[in-house]
Amino acid sequence: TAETDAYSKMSLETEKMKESRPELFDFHGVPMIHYFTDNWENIQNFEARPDDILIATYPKAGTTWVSYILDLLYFSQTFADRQASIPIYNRVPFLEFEVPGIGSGKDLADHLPTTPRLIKTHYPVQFVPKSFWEQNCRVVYVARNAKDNMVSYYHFDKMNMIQPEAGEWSSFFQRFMDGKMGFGSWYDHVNGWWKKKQTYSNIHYMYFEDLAEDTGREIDKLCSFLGISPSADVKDKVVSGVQFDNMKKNKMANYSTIPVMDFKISPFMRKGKVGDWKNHFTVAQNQVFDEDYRKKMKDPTLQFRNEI
Ligand code: PPS
Repeated sequence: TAETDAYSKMSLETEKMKESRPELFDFHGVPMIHYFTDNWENIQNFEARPDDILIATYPKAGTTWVSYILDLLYFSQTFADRQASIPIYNRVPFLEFEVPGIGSGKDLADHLPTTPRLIKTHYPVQFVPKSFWEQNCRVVYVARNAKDNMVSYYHFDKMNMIQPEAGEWSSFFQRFMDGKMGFGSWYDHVNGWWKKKQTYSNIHYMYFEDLAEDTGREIDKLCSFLGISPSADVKDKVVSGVQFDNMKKNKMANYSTIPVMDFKISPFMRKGKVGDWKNHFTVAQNQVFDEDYRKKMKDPTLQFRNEI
């Protein structure tokens, strides 16, 4: 049947992926892998609509968490069956994702049946298709402190066959500080989006650490940005549905249905904590990191918390 054919094609593709990890290359000045640039022309011509909501993040900063919050806020009441049957990566298309046998984020976004469309991107701000700005779309940017972000990215590169090899922790640590990561430097990403906020007011810039500290409070802020007022009942359900343990066991939110991730190496929902970097950084690494960080992060208005 067509379904079996599609399945064997997918297994073949994923087998190939396991054998050859993609390499980073310079793309308009940013290290990228080809899966996120292959569809570049089409993505640049993406036609955003005024009510689209773009969820923008550096990888591993809390994308899935915020995506699921928005999805539940908008659709948990009206489209109840989607909760049991549609994985988060199909509800919230990853715009630049273009992987043979697995999917195309742009096609998925073009065919989304629900409004508003929630669209995910990891692009640095200068790569975002211009129609999002022209249409004055709302953008939710989620940022996470560099140390935890680095640790999470390390485990992700180890377990995800379509990511570059993570290598040893010490070399990953150095590469992160050097900005030699997929989607480029964390420092450039968080600063680039922060600067954009100064000229484009429809950006809600939020932090993983704040969400971890008080999810309800952050959902209130999100709702006020989005101009929605969910009932107390809906809000309670969202707060509980997006708790780490609930998302970890939720097959529609935990990425367990995607073939390219090896959960034996590390689950997608790994720890979900602020401060796990302390279990990875040596004292010496921490000193080197802090010194380098001070040189790179000059803007006093952009502050992160490494612990809460
Ligand atoms: S991706 O691949 O870029 O989309 O990954 P992303 O979703 O941005 O980041 C994954 C990390 O977010 C953690 N996470 C959560 N933490 C707390 N609560 C909830 N609900 C939650 N959902 C996802 C996830 O565990 C990854 O972080 P680490 O530190 O690796 O555990």
